[in-house]
Amino acid sequence: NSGYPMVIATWNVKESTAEAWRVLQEGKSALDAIEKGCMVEEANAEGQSVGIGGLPDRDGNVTLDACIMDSKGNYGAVVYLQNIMHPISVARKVMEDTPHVILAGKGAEQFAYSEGFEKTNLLTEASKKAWEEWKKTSKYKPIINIENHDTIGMLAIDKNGDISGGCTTSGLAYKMAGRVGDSPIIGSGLFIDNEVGGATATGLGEEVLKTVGSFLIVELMRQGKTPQQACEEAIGRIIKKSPNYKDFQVGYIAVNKKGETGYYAIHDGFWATKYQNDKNENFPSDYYNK
Ligand code: SD4
Repeated sequence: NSGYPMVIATWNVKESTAEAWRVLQEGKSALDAIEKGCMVEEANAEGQSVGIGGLPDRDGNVTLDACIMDSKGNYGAVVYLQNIMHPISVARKVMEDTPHVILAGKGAEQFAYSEGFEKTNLLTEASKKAWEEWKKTSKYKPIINIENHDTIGMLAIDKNGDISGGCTTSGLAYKMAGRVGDSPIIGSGLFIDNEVGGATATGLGEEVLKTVGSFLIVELMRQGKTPQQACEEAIGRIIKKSPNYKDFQVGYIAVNKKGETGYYAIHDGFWATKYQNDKNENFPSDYYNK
């Protein structure tokens, strides 16, 4: 299974990959496909780990992280962004319209308004209820595969063979105020090298950050590993360094220049979506802890 145009994403996000595929079929760039595809999940209020409907931090604030990277090696990100429905689009604006690569918090929000984005209340009734329920015990323990089921990391190759990627999330539910995860950090939650391929991550961001997982996967592919082998080695790196790996989940997906793909996680329950050769499929990833 190889070839392009193609798109893959973390979790069960067939509607997002379908939108990205539609954009690719119009002959548009992988970058356009990534932005449009990620926007679908950001706008889905039912998804409790991306965009509107995302579970809040422990103070009840929904704070979003996102980044985007194109085939020329350009990158843009927003961290700790509030009140904006489409952080992936703001990240793209940071990349294209500013001299910077990351904007945080209030500055990112002000920049979004200056670019015409509207202020939106991102805390839905369902997420507010869940938070109020959580406050009764206030126990902070990320739950494997549950609270994080739809943070979206997406990689696409367009008809010219050019690769782009994006990653967008509300981060971990009930995180400390100010916490930023791996998703918007270049090399950790996402990395693209158009000569080699791309990789993106989901799960406990702290562990992805400590091993710079996505950059590691791309470098392993540069050395000749398949995307599958590279994802497995990056998970192996976390297993080796974190004796408590049984308590958290990390999942990686990767693609190389030929459109060959790889998927690997620590635990069962990580799924991915692929749209390639006219087929939009969702399937379980292989995993380490059997
Ligand atoms: C984070 N990696 O903020 C993100 C969360 C995530 O699926 O991926 N959830 O740590």
